[in-house]
Amino acid sequence: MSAFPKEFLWGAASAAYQVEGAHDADGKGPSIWDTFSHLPGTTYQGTNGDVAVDHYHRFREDVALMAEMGMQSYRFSISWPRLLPQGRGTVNEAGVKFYSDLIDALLEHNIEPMITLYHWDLPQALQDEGGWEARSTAEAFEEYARLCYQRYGDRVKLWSTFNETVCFIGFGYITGGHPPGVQNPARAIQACHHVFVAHAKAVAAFRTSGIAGQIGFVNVLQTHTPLSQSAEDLAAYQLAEGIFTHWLYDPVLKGEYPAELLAQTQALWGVPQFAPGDEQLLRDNICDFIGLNYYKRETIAANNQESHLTINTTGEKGSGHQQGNEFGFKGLFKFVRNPNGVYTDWDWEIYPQGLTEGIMNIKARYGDIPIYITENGLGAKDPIIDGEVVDDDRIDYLRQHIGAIEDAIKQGADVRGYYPWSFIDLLSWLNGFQKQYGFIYVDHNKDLARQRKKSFFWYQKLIASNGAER
Ligand code: BGP
Repeated sequence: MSAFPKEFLWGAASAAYQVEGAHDADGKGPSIWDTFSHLPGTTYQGTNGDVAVDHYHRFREDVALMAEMGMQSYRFSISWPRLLPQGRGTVNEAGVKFYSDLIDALLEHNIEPMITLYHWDLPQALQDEGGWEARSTAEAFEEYARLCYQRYGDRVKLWSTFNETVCFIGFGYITGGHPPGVQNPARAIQACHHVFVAHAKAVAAFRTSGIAGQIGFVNVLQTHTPLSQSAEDLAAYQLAEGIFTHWLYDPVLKGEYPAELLAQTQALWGVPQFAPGDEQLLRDNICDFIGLNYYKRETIAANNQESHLTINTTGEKGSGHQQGNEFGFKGLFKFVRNPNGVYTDWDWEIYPQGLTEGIMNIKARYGDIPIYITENGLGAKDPIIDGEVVDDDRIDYLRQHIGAIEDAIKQGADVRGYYPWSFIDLLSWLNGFQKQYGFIYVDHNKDLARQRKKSFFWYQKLIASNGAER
């Protein structure tokens, strides 16, 4: 017997740009990722989602594999420019049909769809009008959300608006590693505010849509630990918590920004600027649930120097978080390597207890909010032995993190589902296809043939026993 309730959903996750391919098929418009990934030097060896793993053409085969594994729910995202090539206005019916067919295929196999409306692939047409820095993008998002509710709301109960603001705003507007490649914190804060406005508008529209379901928001669960107990490191740690957790969770779970930080950013940069009614809009449209994506813990130290981000995109251990050049914000804090930590080949600390701690911190701050673990997984170059993909490290990683979720449930957290990243090996935004996460291997030298990994059979048993057999 495990502590998982019997209605707990065992799933897996993906995102449109990372699996679908068919980047210009059947009337789809370009997204900012289509544009960005074609610029020289932006992604690992120029990899892009033009074909990805061609899920667009192979979704029936993929859904059959999900069913065989026993998946009870599938978290996927909708490509906004596939439905609305210009971001608003004319609807691309072929795009609408793709997701409609996918949803039907899932339901035929008793797999509950969980839709993410925005997993970073903004229509390029809207970027050309200012992207998230323009308030009109929030209005276009509401139109897009309504379209999705109309077309899929009769069959889909679980919805989330955005995936990981910290990534698409942080990388998009602070470090510049994602589109639109801006490096300006004040612009980041205003863009982020428009995302909260877009979210609140979409939640309001959901509540009047009559859909018998729930709508939430998906955030990175960034568990922090101070490097030392010195007053400086502790202050840096508090600040990191404030920015990476409270700033990003409070507006969707409490309907307001953390007051002290808000006052500071407005004094420093004059942002975020509110339009009349924004405060009320946020207050009135708190989420039904929160989705947590947990991969790693971050160690935080005080920081008095300029630094820039060096991401490990090769899987060569030690090429990220280089000593003396750790990423951070001068005068605030920096991310450092934990001297006692266990790291993946991409320099992500493996720390399963951080998932229990993070869930309990969310419960402590936001009360009894329903929680889904919407991503969690190990990125690795999987060994192939005698033709079999033997991903024992992934099995260990997932086993430990499932244990951490069970601990949180025992401590009273309302965790309702688990979606490992990812169902299938897919395109990593900046790491190409070499960083594998899936239960299913895709052979890029053999017409993208699918192959079940060792973890596929492991997860199959685990699901069949509701988490007991692991
Ligand atoms: C999350 C994203 C996913 C996925 C995952 C793994 O931040 O929501 O889309 O990519 O991280 O990240 P990476 O591919 O960089 O290893």
